[in-house]
Amino acid sequence: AQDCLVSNITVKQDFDRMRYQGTWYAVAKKDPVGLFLLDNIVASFKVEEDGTMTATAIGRVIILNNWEMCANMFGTFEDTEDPARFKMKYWGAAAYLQTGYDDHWIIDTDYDNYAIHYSCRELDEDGTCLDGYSFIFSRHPDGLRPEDQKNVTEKKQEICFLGKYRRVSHTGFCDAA
Ligand code: FEN
Repeated sequence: AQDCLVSNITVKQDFDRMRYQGTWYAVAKKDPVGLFLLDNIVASFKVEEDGTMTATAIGRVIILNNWEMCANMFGTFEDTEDPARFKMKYWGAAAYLQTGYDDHWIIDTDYDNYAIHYSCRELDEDGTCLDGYSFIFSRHPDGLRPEDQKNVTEKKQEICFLGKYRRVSHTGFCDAA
């Protein structure tokens, strides 16, 4: 999908939500327009007894008056025809946090080390993504393994977000929660 058309982006084949469960540390992110999580972002995925995938995420935010908080976010995933493409309803534990309904695609993962997530919120007239966000997740809080980095870079390019990521620092700010 070097043409950057969202409709040409490929996702993980035969995505296995059971193996995806558990803790994922965000090591890099491409931000959307507007409010988002700043850093110290940790997500945890679960498959409920009825098979539905759910997740929680925590991350640092700065609210009005420069107040630092840890945002507790919740997501429930609606299945689509493609096992790696979901619609995610999300909301925050606190009322000041935004709610939303986003695409949630798993571009690639080996389940044990890395995952590449993608969400396009708004398509441009030409079929490319006008506003979207993406997370690079690792099972390891200290980052990606060197052997996964080349693949992750290739995938960043395929989703046309290469060069738009920022490293997500983990300082322990949200660890108490
Ligand atoms: C994801 C995977 C695991 C589950 C969830 C995920 C997505 C989280 C999102 C978070 C959005 C946060 C917002 C924060 C906010 C993909 C990790 C759920 C999409 C929108 C502020 C900041 C400042 C302020 C008010 C609110 O609302 N932040 O004054």
